[in-house]
Amino acid sequence: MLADRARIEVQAGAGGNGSLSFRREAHVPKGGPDGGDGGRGGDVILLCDDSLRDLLRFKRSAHHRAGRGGHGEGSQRHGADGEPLVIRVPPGTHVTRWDGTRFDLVRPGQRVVVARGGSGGRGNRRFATSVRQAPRIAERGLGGEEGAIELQLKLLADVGLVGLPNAGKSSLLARMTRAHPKVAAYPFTTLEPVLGTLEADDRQLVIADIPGLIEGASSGAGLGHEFLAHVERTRLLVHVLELRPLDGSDPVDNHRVIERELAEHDPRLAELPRALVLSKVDLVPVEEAQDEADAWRQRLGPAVPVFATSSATGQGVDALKRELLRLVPLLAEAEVPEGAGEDDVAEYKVFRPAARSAFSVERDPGTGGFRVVGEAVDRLIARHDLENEEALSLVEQRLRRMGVLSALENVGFRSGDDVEIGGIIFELDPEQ
Ligand SMILES: Nc1nc2c(ncn2[C@@H]2O[C@H](COP(=O)(O)OP(=O)(O)OP(=O)(O)O)[C@@H](O)[C@H]2O)c(=O)[nH]1
Ligand SMILES: [Mg+2]
Repeated sequence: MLADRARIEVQAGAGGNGSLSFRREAHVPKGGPDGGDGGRGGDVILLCDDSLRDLLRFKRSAHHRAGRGGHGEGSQRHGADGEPLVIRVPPGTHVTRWDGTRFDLVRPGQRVVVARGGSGGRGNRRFATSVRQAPRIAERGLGGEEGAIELQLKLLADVGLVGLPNAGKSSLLARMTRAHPKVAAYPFTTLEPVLGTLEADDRQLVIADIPGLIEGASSGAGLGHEFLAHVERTRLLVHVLELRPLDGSDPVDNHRVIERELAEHDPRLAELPRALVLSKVDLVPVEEAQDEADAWRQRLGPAVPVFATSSATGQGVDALKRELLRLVPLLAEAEVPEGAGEDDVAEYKVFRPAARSAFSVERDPGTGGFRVVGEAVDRLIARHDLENEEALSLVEQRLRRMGVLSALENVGFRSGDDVEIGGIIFELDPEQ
């Protein structure tokens, strides 16, 4: 089974804690603060690796953790940064992070940080000022980002073969390339995509044969819908259509069914350049076949080249190969180069949630309790050991400066009320 989807948990390293330490020297009774900073936690990085072909190894390893930062120590020793974790994925991997951010890893060597390590805490030396010469305060390191990410592999083929089951797609792939897909006289023979390579002196084209599509494929019917994603990035779709269907169905209807399913799966598929292959032409008298092909040319217009082929006799197959080898490089050139100029960094795709405001103040209508939520205040709380008087007063000072206290007052907070911040209950005095 082609492993083309995986869900993994990633966890970046936490930052190391800052150190609370004072210099000790034989002749100095109480030396100055010399606690070093904690190291940064390691990032979790995805790296596009050309030697990989599927996501199989992620079936077994679901948790991926980068190293944590070392703690700071006395004598101004800083903690070491945590080891980053590099996870290798095959070209064509599409990544969706827990917060909806998406990345595409297409070119070998591209990398993206999917989870950032937490920053290290500052040691007490950094809190020394002219008025506070012996700060008994050091920050804690922050946790690294963590969450689930979805990996989806989309094959990187230049040409996709699409059509109804039994249309002759796999036979055509076998005839054009050295691939050996299973061929049989019943529908749904092909169960997962098969790639073949069309070779010319100076170029190669990768052709993907995907399982047959049926009516409703775009909404989940049959097998093909799972694999439609694989043809999203092709440059050309070759629609394979039985010239005279063995089951007596109408080729014009058959053609419409497939085109509709492609468009419904993704409007971009409807826009992709097309070629039409009328298959099994050996089963039809030569003149009739020619008339049919002309009728299709009329119907589809000059933008869609039409071929009549037989995988049994080889008729028309060379002409098709030549045209694919000529046409696809032209289509590739016409495309805007993707991510030009930033070769190794995967680009942000689609959307990034807007930055949240620093905090918001809530009042529980039931209990009347107050609560402050927001990333910035959570970080502030996580940074400090609130058992420590000095750290506590610093936190209060910062909350005041951020405007948290006045915001609380605006919603009815009075001296002596409790307020929950970052999961901890505080007693704050706004009048102070
Ligand atoms: N006479 C004749 N039979 C063909 C030709 N191409 C395919 N067939 C037959 O048509 C049947 C279906 O061929 P496949 O290549 O398996 O069709 P497919 O489109 O890959 O089918 P699915 O994988 O089920 O979607 C087989 O019995 C083939 O031998 C052809 O050019 N001439
Ligand atoms: Mg097939």
